[in-house]
Amino acid sequence: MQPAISPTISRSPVLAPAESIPADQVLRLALAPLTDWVFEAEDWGERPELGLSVQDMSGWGSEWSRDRQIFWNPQPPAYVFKWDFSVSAARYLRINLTAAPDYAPLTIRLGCYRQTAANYYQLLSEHVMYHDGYATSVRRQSVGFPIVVDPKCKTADMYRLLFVAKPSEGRTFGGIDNIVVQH
Ligand SMILES: [Ca+2]
Repeated sequence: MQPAISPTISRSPVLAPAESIPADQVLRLALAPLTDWVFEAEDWGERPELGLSVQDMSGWGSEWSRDRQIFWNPQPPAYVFKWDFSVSAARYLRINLTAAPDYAPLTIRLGCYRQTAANYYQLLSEHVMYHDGYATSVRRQSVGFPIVVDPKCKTADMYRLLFVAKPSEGRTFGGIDNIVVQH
């Protein structure tokens, strides 16, 4: 049995209110792609123990969703935080991040888990993404992973993202705008 995972900052996706659908639009709706599941990183809120704070990005352009990101000041000794979430029918994961002259390189590990019992999860597979973090000016960048190529990951009950920073002289921060799962 794998050790229990405590999803310290998990949040359930916010469900949109149900809408009534006119009869003549039902077929068209069935053929339409599902809406992307979007989690705004700023909804993690202020978490000083993790170095997370909410930052207004409207001074740097209009690329950031809701004009806000999580500004991350990675905390020693590990310079890491984790986020657990579950979402069904995942095909592609995209993480929209910020790059800037003083932002550190990030390694982002995606773990795909199967639930084996109440509060017990088994790691099925893991994939690693890399974000250099550096840009000459503040800008938005994306990293992604095609979940659909890994059957174990595609049918996972839970996903874990580990954000690991590698701070160096003059490059110590990070920024996360949102996390998008395409169905
Ligand atoms: Ca945002």
